[in-house]
Amino acid sequence: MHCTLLGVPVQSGSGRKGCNMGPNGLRAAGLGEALAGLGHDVVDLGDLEPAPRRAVSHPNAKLKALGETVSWLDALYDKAFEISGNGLPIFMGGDHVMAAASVAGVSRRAKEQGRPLFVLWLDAHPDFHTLESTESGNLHGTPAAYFTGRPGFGGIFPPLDAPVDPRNVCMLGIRSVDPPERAALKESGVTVHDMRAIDESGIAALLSSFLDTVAAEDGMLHVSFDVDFLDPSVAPGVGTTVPGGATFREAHLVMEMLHDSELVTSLDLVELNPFLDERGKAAILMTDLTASLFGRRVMDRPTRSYG
Ligand code: Z70
Ligand code: MN
Ligand code: MN
Ligand code: MN
Repeated sequence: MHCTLLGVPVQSGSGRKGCNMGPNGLRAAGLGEALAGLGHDVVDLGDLEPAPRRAVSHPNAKLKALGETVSWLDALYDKAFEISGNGLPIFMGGDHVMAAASVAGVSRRAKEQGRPLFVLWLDAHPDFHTLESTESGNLHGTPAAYFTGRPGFGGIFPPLDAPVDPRNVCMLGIRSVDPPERAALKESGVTVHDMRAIDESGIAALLSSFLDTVAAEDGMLHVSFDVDFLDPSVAPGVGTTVPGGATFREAHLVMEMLHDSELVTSLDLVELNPFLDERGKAAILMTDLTASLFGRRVMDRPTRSYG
């Protein structure tokens, strides 16, 4: 596999500082070396730089750092489309607002290839706010609303060439949802498996049913992995810690199943904040989880086929 690492050190969407060190945290934890050690061909493109600032404004006065954030999205939208044409891009965040542009860019690529794009959203939060509905004003709470084509982003976020069908989005690990997000999700067609669903059904059953659908429709699959999907006890290096997250083994199982599925075509690793981490714990776990996604395993076992 040809893997392209791209750092996207945006932190303006998160309302606090430190996420801009995320790409270097993953590099220090040995992400590139881990993938190369598994036999992959790895290129690190270094860090993206934001595009020139556009004049943007919105009536919601709570929105934080709109112009700065949009300049990152403008740059990443074009770059994500470009690099998704050659191998598997790994977008190293940066805060989760960057998924607005990484997903929009790979979605444009999928459309060009005539294949549907599916998104697996691993997160404590659905990030399903519009620019109107956000209460905190932190734009990392908005990317999933944007790339599924919810209204109100026009002229502000990059023009969306290929909205993702909300029915192709599966969210796993959800446990912190604001009231406007809950109402909008209910109408949307997005599949939301909250932590209770994981407790009741087991994470493997929920994930394999989604992977079956992706395979049956010959989809491309983008995985957007927010560090806070994980329980803060195993991944402290994140701005928003929400108790009751995925365990170490649940997360590895997700990655191992994704590897076996051979369906993943792009990946975000977001919200790592090395300033808040404990001796690299979250950075190392995110690296090890990515290694599981790219084929690291303890024992050989027959590959389960999907579709
Ligand atoms: C809340 C908001 C959020 C990530 C926190 C939290 C959003 N719903 N997203 N951490 N990744 O502020 O809108
Ligand atoms: Mn552009
Ligand atoms: Mn998120
Ligand atoms: Mn989150």
